[in-house]
Amino acid sequence: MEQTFIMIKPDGVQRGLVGEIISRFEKKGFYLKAMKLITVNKSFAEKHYEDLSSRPFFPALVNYIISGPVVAMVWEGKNVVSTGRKIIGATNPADSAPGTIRGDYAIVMGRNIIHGSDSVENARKEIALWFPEGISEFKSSLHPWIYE
Ligand code: DAT
Ligand code: MG
Repeated sequence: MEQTFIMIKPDGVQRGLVGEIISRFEKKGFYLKAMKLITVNKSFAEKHYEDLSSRPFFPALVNYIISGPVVAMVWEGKNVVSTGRKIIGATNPADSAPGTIRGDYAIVMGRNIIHGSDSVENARKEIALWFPEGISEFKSSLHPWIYE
């Protein structure tokens, strides 16, 4: 089944939104497969956002991500990459619909609370970067109540 990498950024952790965010993914029916609270260094943050390295906001983005602990997670489910992006909302919170995480809890792009992989291929890369130790296997007993 599909997996995605979701990260609650330092502002989401500091503002006490970890439980709320996890709850939204849980209630949807996605399975939490891995999770850790971790403070990353500059080179790690640069690697995570390497596709954006030429953009003018890159240094500020890296400084933001390393400014405190983040919650790194792997979530699993049918279409979890694209549905996860819908739960998160548009990149700029000014454009994120109410009901999305960014639409409900953020105001500016540089403090937009949460990251979610944008493709299955990038999810695979990001999961490998953030969880080099691997992900433990378990089968959720909820399965027949979420899928037919
Ligand atoms: P997303 O996080 O929605 O996948 P992205 O991958 O394009 O968006 O960019 C990563 C982060 O960089 C984004 O969450 C906020 C920041 N960012 C993106 N575009 C920006 C811009 N034009 N100005 C300032 N920050 C920006
Ligand atoms: Mg992105």
